[in-house]
Amino acid sequence: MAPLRFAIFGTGFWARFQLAAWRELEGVECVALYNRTRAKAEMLAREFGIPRVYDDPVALVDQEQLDFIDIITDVDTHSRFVQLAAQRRLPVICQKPMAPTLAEAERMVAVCRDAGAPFFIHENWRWHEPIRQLKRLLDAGQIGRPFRARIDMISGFPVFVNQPFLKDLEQFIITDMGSHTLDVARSLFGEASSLYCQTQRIHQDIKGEDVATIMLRMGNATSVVCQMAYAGNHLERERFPETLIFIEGERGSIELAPDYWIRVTTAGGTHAQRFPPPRYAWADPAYNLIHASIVPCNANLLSALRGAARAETTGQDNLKTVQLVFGAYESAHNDEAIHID
Ligand code: 89Y
Repeated sequence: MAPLRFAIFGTGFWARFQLAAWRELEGVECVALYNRTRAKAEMLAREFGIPRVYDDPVALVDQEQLDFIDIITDVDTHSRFVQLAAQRRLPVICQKPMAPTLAEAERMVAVCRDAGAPFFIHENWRWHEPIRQLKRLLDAGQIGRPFRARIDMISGFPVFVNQPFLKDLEQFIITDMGSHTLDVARSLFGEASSLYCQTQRIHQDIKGEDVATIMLRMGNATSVVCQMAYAGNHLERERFPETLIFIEGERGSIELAPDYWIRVTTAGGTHAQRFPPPRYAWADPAYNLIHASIVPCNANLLSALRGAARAETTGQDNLKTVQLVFGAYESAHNDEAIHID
């Protein structure tokens, strides 16, 4: 089977890991890079042996024979590049968060749908190895109906060092991290019917909120609390980027504990097993859990591009996560619970 040819738009911090992860898969080949600052694209192209580089996105799509585009640019440019792909009916993958507003995300999904261009979101958190295993155990009914859960991503990791733009976001932790935790919540428990959120800013030198607490009613009447913080404070157990999860069910409980331990407790006692992510030489050790999850996420999207499987994170599906993200801001702003349609 001929490899699928793709271009990457955006050659910032995340692009080299995305590229390396694509290289773990058979049947796919990056043929061109676009970046506003050409020199940055040239550097990455040299490192990975990518044949062509552009600083004009239109020239790239006009001159290359592509099967899809993978967008890894700043969130403000996502819509422009997704539309460019849709005009050519090119399948397109876009990094989370999809868009800076819900209205823009809705327009992006509509434009692709109307053009008949498949549209996917690169949302990798639900592909973290231990979260995947937790979902398998939950779906197997080991603890019965889950009635309550806690999903925590609480860290003092200096996220602004590698991603300084995060400091300038007026809406920070819920767009950056809530996009992930709320998507994980949906993948575990189903759709939300209501939510209530409170936010805080602890760092004084950033524009947005760095602490958020979101309580949701989801799926089969499960109460879910998502707690997030990048407050820069000191924690005895710094586990970035691990997401810790505790689920109470009618017949037992499951915990995703530090260091990738999953502990299932039922009438028969507690069974504990460790599910670490695979180690990749190209991954930044501080981000290995996330970087390793790019591989199965890309594999799922590649199967969908080939028509061989259903993509979990289509644009249409991810709109529901985006709705929760902006619903959380609305709730925090008005200090009111909101209902989700
Ligand atoms: O940007 C974020 C992401 O998607 O994963 C972790 C991160 O790099 C910082 O929160």
